Amino acid sequence: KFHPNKKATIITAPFSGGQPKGGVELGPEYILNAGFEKQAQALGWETAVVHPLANTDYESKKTDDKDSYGIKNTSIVSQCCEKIHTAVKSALDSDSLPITVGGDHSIGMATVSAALEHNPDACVLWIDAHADINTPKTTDSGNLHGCPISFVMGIDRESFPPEFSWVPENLKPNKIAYIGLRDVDEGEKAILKKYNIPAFSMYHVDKYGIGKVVDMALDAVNPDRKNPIHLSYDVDAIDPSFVPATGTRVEGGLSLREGLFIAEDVAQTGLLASIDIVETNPLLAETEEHVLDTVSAACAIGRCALGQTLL
Ligand code: 6HN
Ligand code: MN
Ligand code: MN
Ligand code: MN
Repeated sequence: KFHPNKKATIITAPFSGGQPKGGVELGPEYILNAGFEKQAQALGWETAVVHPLANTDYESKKTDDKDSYGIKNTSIVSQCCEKIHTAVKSALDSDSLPITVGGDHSIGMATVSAALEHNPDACVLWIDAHADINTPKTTDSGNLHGCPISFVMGIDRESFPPEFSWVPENLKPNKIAYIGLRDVDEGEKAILKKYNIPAFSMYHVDKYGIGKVVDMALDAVNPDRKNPIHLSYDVDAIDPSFVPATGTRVEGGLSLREGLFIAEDVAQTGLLASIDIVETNPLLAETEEHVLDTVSAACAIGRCALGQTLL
């Protein structure tokens, strides 16, 4: 069992540079103001909160221009991610479970690579409507929140800018499984196929049910159920009717219960070693209720991952 002492470190990542929309940098503040730390404590966790991006000014340096590598905001994404990477590693080194709260999903390159540096046997569950495995070569948008996995896997590495040379390329294709996919770019589909990456789309959720899909995902990346799990949870995996305040909404997503079940079931394994909760953008809500729904769902994902059960 990982983290038997039930110590958790909430790592805030108030950063939006991996995508063009403003507001996702406010995610951590809203989630903390909703009482997430107290909720974790009520589940028996000893908590700390750290702000690795305090005293930085990345948001003001954000642009919408692609660089010569075809991507945007390379330098600030890299600097931000390096800080998050260090914070996740030091939480893990002190036997505390890192809960990185975003912010956009570009920080996945920081958290996943840190989880694997701490324990090379770790596997990743990536819960998302999107595959986030574009490379500077394949990306159309140039938004780095669509690319974190390729950096950690070293795919198309000849297309990487030097800023990302600090990123350990320590993720193997058979150690990550996706759940919730429904908006995957053509270049990404080719990568998933080429590297034979286990990927469960909404089609699979409908066909087999979420319980079987989580089993199949874990069978693919953690067949003996003995290795630590990094859970990277993009709230847009859940249907926009439940989670409207997020930057890249896609219809036809997980029900709220299916979404929470994934976190509950991972908690049941006793193997959860680190988690990300990303892409909550309170400024994209049309109503106050939309903000509340989205922030509540993000908190609920965290509580379920920390072992909250219905009975
Ligand atoms: N996310 N595949 C699209 C792109 O721009 O590369 C969307 C990426 C979304 C990323 O939601 O974390
Ligand atoms: Mn450890
Ligand atoms: Mn997404
Ligand atoms: Mn994502």
